[in-house]
Amino acid sequence: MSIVVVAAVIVSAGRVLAAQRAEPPELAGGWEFPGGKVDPGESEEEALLRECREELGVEIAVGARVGGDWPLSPGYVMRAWLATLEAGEPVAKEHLALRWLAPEEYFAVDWLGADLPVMRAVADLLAKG
Ligand code: 9L3
Ligand code: MG
Repeated sequence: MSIVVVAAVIVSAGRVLAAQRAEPPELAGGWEFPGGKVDPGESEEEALLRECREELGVEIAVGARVGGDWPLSPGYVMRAWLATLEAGEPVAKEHLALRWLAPEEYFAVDWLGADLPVMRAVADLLAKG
């Protein structure tokens, strides 16, 4: 059984939130969708809500799933959901920086290898409306 990492694709006014990782050194500087590992006993949705509180200081509402299991390092899979902001404005509590990407900027950041295909799927989903 793989460890599940959840990721939130937060969309607001047609922009998508990207977060720049601070660690570990081999990932630092790369951009990702906020999220992290599901804790034992926690549901995936609970983990998404917790990670967005911890990393961004916001409350989110979880929407549609984006794709299926996205490959990560061996022993891990990533699952992603669209989300909207319920309360608060995101602050980079654990990341180096945050960016709200407009459609023409979706691929302007250096996405982590795992997150780039998710961004492609999100671009397709949002283009369909
Ligand atoms: N990861 C990759 N893309 C993402 C997220 C949230 C996580 N969008 C990778 C980075 C780490 C692992 O998953 O190797 C666990 O993430 P975290 O708990 O360190 O955020
Ligand atoms: Mg994280």
